[in-house]
Amino acid sequence: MDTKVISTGIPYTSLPESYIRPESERPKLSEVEVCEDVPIIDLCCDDRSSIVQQIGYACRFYGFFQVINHGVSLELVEKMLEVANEFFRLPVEEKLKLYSDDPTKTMRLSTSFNVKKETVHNWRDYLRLHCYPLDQYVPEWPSNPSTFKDTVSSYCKQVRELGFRLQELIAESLGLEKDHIKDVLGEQGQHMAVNYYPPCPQPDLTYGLPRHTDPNALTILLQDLQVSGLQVLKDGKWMAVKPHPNAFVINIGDQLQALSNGRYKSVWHRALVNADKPRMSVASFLCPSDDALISPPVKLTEDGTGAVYRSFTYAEYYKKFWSRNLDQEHCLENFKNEIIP
Ligand SMILES: O=C(O)CCC(=O)C(=O)O
Repeated sequence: MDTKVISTGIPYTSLPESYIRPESERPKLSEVEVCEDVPIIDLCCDDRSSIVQQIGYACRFYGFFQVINHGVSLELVEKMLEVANEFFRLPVEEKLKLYSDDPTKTMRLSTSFNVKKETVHNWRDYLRLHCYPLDQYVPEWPSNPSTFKDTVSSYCKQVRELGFRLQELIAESLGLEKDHIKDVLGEQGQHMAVNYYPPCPQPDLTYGLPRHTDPNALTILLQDLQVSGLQVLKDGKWMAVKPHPNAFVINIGDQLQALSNGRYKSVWHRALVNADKPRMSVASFLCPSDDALISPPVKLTEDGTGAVYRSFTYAEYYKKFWSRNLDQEHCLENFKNEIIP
């Protein structure tokens, strides 16, 4: 491979060695089923208690769900995907000006997951942006395509509002005050990963992203409508999540699993690649402020179980997350309280 990224526009005829997973770690595509019953929650429904109940059910039994009538302009969603595609179609030399493999950078084009740490690479390039506060970060975003900054800023604002609405509904579904989660998470950061998965010559030997949970609080994922690839682990089985028109996929992140004292699951998910078509996804992550102390409310520990995880700051958690391989054990395992018999 003579470039650092794989979105070169030149088709690959074989999968480079460094992307090939050992046999036992491969995706086993024939065993994957389509998840026909992914909860689809209509946020425009007048009956708030019904929405809260559906969200509680989805968070507890799935760890993910889809939302429709979510308040983010559908025209803006289209523009977001358009500008993301335009970005990845730029000449490779242009994109490489933004390349970095340093995870602490607030804006970078990168590839795979954590190239300096991992032993096998993943078939993905991604643009990683910090998005809040916008006036601090937009100046460092790509200025090519020329519409990038405006379109992505508007998209980020609307997605943030959606995230806050969902956090209120999730808090209510746990029997907490509507603002409880937002209060604990403090001034939330917002990051974006614009993921681009080029066609892959041997998709059964590798991943776009291997199994992982999201280290943040809540993820709002925009999936390519034409090309599927997202799979989630449900009851021990990998299930493909078919893109639903006009929907976002919402993933519970590790912080909400900890805050809910393990009632809600930060779901294992992975992205598969395919031989024919490139795939795009745009993940928006809402993240606690660095000094937010993540600890469940007393109301959720009173049932005799106590706190499943010890309290930690988000800064501490995030550092731990990036010091590991993506598909290792659940990062929260490192924060578990000892069970006193
Ligand atoms: O591409 C996808 O569907 C999943 C993306 C994802 O899991 C991530 O960016 O963390």
